[in-house]
Amino acid sequence: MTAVLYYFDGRGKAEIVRLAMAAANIPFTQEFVREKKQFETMRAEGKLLFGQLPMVEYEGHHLVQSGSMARFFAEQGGLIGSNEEEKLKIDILFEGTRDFNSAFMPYGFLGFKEVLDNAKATAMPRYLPIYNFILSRNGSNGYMVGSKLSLADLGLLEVVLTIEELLGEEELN
Ligand SMILES: N[C@@H](CCC(=O)N[C@@H](CS)C(=O)NCC(=O)O)C(=O)O
Repeated sequence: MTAVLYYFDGRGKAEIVRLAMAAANIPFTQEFVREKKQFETMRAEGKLLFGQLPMVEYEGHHLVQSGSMARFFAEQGGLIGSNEEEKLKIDILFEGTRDFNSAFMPYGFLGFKEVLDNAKATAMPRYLPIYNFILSRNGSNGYMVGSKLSLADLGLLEVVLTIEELLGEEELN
């Protein structure tokens, strides 16, 4: 059955869920919630456990919490490691990407330039060398753990694409 992702028309909290579903080959469509009324209706219908988006309709359930959904779909696709050690490493590295990614999130509250300046001054110098090190230590296959794609790689991909789009590819060199 095709999953349906409900979210605003942007990366936000939904992008990691989109990436996990795509990488796990789970077919999904998207409903962009563009009007407050639509959001309020979903809340009133009790479809949003915490009154928040993203939400994914999947096999009769209304799933929420982006991290939980990303893990769930990644597990369906065999993207969370093949033994306990790999699972722990992938989860730690994934959580790191969430902290890194959060540096680019609050552009609704702070000014766009302020958020990007902060990210450039603090999050990027902290996280980029670490992830470069993790990737090079694992060899030349381009994955962070083992020899296949994992949720940790998807988490980093999200941040890298954001940096590329907002700041330019040269910031990654
Ligand atoms: N922990 C939740 C947070 C979701 C969240 O903060 N959603 C925001 C949009 S990005 C929202 O629905 N805000 C409305 C509200 O909290 O009233 C997740 O990761 O899914």
